[in-house]
Amino acid sequence: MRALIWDVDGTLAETERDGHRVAFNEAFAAHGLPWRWDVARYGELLAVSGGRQRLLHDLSSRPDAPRATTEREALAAALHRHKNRIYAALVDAGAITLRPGVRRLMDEAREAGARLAIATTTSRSNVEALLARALGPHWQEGFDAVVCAEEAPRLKPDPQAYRQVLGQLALPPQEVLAVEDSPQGLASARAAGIEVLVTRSAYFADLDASDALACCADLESEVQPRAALRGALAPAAPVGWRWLQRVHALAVTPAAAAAACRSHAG
Ligand code: XBP
Ligand code: MG
Repeated sequence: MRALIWDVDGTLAETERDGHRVAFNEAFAAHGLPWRWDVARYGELLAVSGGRQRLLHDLSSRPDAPRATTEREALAAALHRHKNRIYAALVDAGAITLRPGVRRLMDEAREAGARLAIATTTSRSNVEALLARALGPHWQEGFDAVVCAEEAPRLKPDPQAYRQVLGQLALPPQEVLAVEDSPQGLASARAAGIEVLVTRSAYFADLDASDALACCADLESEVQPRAALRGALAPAAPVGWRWLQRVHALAVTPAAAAAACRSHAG
């Protein structure tokens, strides 16, 4: 395993509930619109990837939204741009911090010689705002590939973002691990042939992680391998690079997993 590919929203930080949702509501207010998304409604809307696409989906069922498609699209684009400016200001003011263990696992992976990358369906400006605040102005130097919605417009669950990252890293899918929180993200990485560590986020606490390599509540909590590997490797806490390497090796070489299961049983 030679690289860790990070999702952004929900995985690096709880950006959806406390960032994007709040910023959308402020953008609605600034445009004199009465629309507001409460926590539950925004959770439903997360079934649609991409902030602008999410907004367009919501507008399609609002009787007070413009009827003409071109007008609706222009409004969604303007609101989305405004939302991203408000989001960046919120992040800059310290409203959103990295989730537990994110920084530590990034450092551990780097120290072990692994490479880091980002594969996200969020806009680049949002990634820039979050990581500049959390990791400093030169954060990009620590990442060998950063693919955002602008480069990969076929949003998750499409595998486009992950495939582009693999291309930029020049690595096969068997040599990387993705860190994800959402069903769309999990499906996107799996469709690119990549194993996934699921770190549960507020909106996807009940995600079916049976297709993931391993799953945890957050990176400082206990991590469990997927059911088929539980006989071969015990859970661990917190989520460490070495443990991830072991479980990943078991998954990509099934013969090793079978042998480990036999030795555990014996
Ligand atoms: C999650 C998304 C994004 C964000 C909002 O991306 O679907 O659309 O909700 O960002 P990921 P934008 O989990 O892949 O990081 O408004 O810029 O789309
Ligand atoms: Mg996510």
